[in-house]
This record gives sequence, C-alpha cells and structure tokens, in this order.
Amino acid sequence: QQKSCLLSSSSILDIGIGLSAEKRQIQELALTFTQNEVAPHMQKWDAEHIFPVEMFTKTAALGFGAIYCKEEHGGSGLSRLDASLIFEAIATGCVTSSAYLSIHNMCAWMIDSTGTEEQRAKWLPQLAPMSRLASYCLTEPGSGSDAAALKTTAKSDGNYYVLNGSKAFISGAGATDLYLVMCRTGADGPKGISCVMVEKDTPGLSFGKIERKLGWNAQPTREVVFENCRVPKSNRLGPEGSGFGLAMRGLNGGRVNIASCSLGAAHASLLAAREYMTVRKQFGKQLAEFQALQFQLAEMAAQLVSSRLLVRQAAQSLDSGDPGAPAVCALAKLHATEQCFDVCNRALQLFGGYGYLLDFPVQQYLRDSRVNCILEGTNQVMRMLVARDIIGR
Ligand code: FAD
Ligand code: 2MC
Repeated sequence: QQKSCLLSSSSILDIGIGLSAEKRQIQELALTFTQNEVAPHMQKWDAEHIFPVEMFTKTAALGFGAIYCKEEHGGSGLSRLDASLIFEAIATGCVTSSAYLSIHNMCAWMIDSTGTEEQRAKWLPQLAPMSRLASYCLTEPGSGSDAAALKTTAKSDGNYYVLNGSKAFISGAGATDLYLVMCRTGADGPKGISCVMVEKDTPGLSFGKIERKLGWNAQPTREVVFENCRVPKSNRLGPEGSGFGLAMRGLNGGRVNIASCSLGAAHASLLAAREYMTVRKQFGKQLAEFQALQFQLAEMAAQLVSSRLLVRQAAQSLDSGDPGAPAVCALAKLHATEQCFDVCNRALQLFGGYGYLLDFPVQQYLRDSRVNCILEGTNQVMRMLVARDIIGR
C-alpha cells in the first residue's frame, strides 16, 4: 500500500501537528487507507450518487465503525481525538463518506453509552463491523433548529409504542438498517422526548424520495415516515423522557466530527492549490511567485490550522468530561466549518476557471463541506450555544 501524499513536507501544513507518535500512527493508517480506497473514487461516487457500503466495511475492519465505543462488544475503545483524526483523514478523500461514517459512529456511541446490556450485546457486534448501518432521526419537516418542538408521537400500547409522524433530511435513509428516532412519549418540550430504535423492515416504516442536493451525493438523504409503526418498548434507549438529552450528547461529538470533515476538505484543497500554483504560469511566472497569491496561502493556512487546533481541543474536552464541552464543541464547529469552507473557496479561486470544472476536485470539497455549516445544528444555533455560555444562561 502506498503511503499517503497528504502528509505535507511543510511544518505549518503538517496534518499531524502537535500529535504524539501513537496518534500519528492512527492518522497515517487512516490517510493511507484514504489514499488507496477513498480518494480515487470520490468523483465517481459524487457523479453517480453511489453510497459506498463496501468501503465502509473495509473501514470497519480497521476499527472505524465504532471508534469511541467500548471494546467489550466490538468497539475500538479509542478517544474522541482519535475519531477526529480519522474523520479528518478520510474526508481528505471524500467528505461525504466520512460524514456518513461519523453519523454511524454517533449512533453506535448512543447505544453503547445508554443501552442496556442486552441492547448493546445485540447491536454493537453488528454496527462495529458495519454489516448493519445506522441513521440518526431528529429533524422533522416542522422542527429543525427548534428540535425540542418535534411532533412524531410514540403512543404506549402494552409492551409496544405506536409511532406516527415523519422525519426530514435523514442521512443514509433507505440504505441503512437501524433508525434512532427521537419521538414524543410525553408532554410538549424536551422532557417529553424518548429515543427509540426502529429496524428497517418494521411494518409502518417507509421512506420519501431521494432528495437532490448541492453536495453530499455519495449518501442518500430522505424523509423517514412512520404510520402506525409498532416498536417493542424494549427498543427504547434509556428511560422515557431522556431522549432529548441523549440526542444532544450524541451531537456534541457529532459536531466535532463534522468539523473534522471540514478540516479534511480544507487540507486537501489547500495542498491541491499549492501544487497547482507551482505548475500554472501566467505573465511568464509560476503563480507561486506572485506575492499576492503567496499571502493567500498564508491566510488559508492560518484559517486551517486555527480550526484544527480548536477542533482537537474540543475533542479533548469531550475525552476529559469537561462540563463546558458542549459550548467548546459548538465553538469548534462554528469556527472550523466556516473557515474551512472559505479555504476551499479560496483554493477554487486560485485554480481560476479550472476550479469551476467538475474535472478538478476542489469544487467537490467546496460543495460537500458547505452543508457542514447547516447540519448537526446550524451555525446560528452554534452561535446561540456559544453566546449562552459567554453570558452564562
Ligand atoms: P430552520 O431551523 O428552519 O432554520 C432556517 C434558518 O433560520 C437557518 O439559517 C437557521 O440557522 C435560522 N434560525 C432558526 N432559528 C433561529 C434562531 N433562533 N436564531 C437565529 N437563527 C435561527 N437531521 C437529522 O436529524 N438527521 C440527519 O441525518 C440529517 N442529515 C441531514 C443531511 C443534509 C444533507 C441536510 C441538508 C440536513 C440534514 N439534517 C439531518 C437536518 C439538519 O440538521 C437541519 O437542516 C438543520 O438542523 C436546520 O434545520 P432546518 O433545515 O429546519 O432550518
Ligand atoms: N449537550 C448536552 N445537553 C444539552 C445540549 C448539549 N449540546 N443542548 C441542550 N442540552 C440539554 C439542556 O441542558 C437541557 O437539559 P436540562 O433541562 O436537563 O437542563 C435540555 O437539553 C433542553 O435544552 P435547552 O433548554 O437549551 O432547549 P432549547 O429548546 O432552548 O434549545 C437547542 C435547544 C436549540 C440547543 C437544540 O434544540 C439544538 O441543538 N438545536 C439544533 C438541532 C440540531 O442540532 N439538529 C441536528 C440534527 S442531526 C443532523 O443534522 C445530522 C446530519 C445527523
């Protein structure tokens, strides 16, 4: 296997900046895998809308299917920082696939951290090898940012819940096997919400059309519909009424992971622009000789590296159980997704007209990382969380 060319000779752009030798090894494993199994296919997966299930099984063989789950039932027992390094590395080769992988990992962690022994023993041995895939279902057509206003109901009927309602924008929907559904088992507001696992073949569960999107074409996004869908109460994760808190705890890690995907997009785009600037000549000189463009590179590096350090800090705040972690994760997501999108956009500009052509990959990094400012909580919601932490409310 060829070693990854994404390990840069520049110390500023060293993707492993500040990491221990052990962490660098994990990172190099993920980068090498990406170079061989992910990056060569990213344009095809995008153009042909392929959800690369086989690639996911291969990542799982490296331990990337349940990265921060305990080892007891097949998890890898690694840290949030390790997970961030892995998602960043895989995103250098395909942002969309890495992002789905991160959602699957978030679901696996929700089961591992909250499930009963029976639930963990049933699901983790299937989710860790990615022989079965998971989706996270919070958003509804009428409730996105105001997630606690969700209306999908789960009415008690003996040992079952009967689910009615619909979820919007669900990543992987229709192609995945297990749906972690936030639904209302009690009164209005966050305390009336529970998290229930629904298996794909359950009668009463169906899917909307595949949404047409600007990016993230290598994974399906669909509505998930429940019509008198009967689910055993034993599929509930945690006590009744605890689902909103669980959904939010899952998203703290999710936000770090999505921000990590943006790092990968910006890293790959910046290296591509640097390379192009040494090849392309105008006015009898390499682009790299124009100081205005050199300054662009320096500014892009500042955006990328500050984002990288903040994302790693947020991952470590989760690892250390810091009570302030939710706000730090929100800050990292806000900063990294916006700065890294701008890095991709500047890289595209440095390619001139060629940057706009589908044959060159920078436009795909740009399209695939744009949505990271919207999902897993919009960056307005991230500003809300950061401001609440600053003001103390
Ligand atoms: P709205 O909440 O309607 O917001 C519209 C605009 O108003 C936004 O700019 C928002 O920031 C702003 N806004 C809203 N309230 C405020 C306020 N109080 N102050 C300031 N500004 C505000 N969801 C899932 O549950 N699971 C998934 O797997 C999933 N995958 C997704 C995949 C894709 C490709 C996309 C596009 C979305 C996905 N989502 C998923 C949904 C995503 O999380 C929501 O789109 C997002 O949370 C925003 O909700 P909304 O679209 O309803 O926007
Ligand atoms: N971590 C831990 N707990 C949290 C939390 C977080 N990040 N955010 C909220 N909570 C808790 C909060 O502490 C409170 O608990 P308690 O009552 O015990 O004190 C409870 O949840 C309710 O929170 P709020 O009182 O802050 O509720 P409010 O309705 O005012 O705001 C808000 C909640 C806006 C922060 C939440 O609705 C939110 O995060 N919205 C964005 C929705 C979102 O992120 N969707 C992503 C969907 S998934 C996706 O896009 C994918 C691609 C997978």
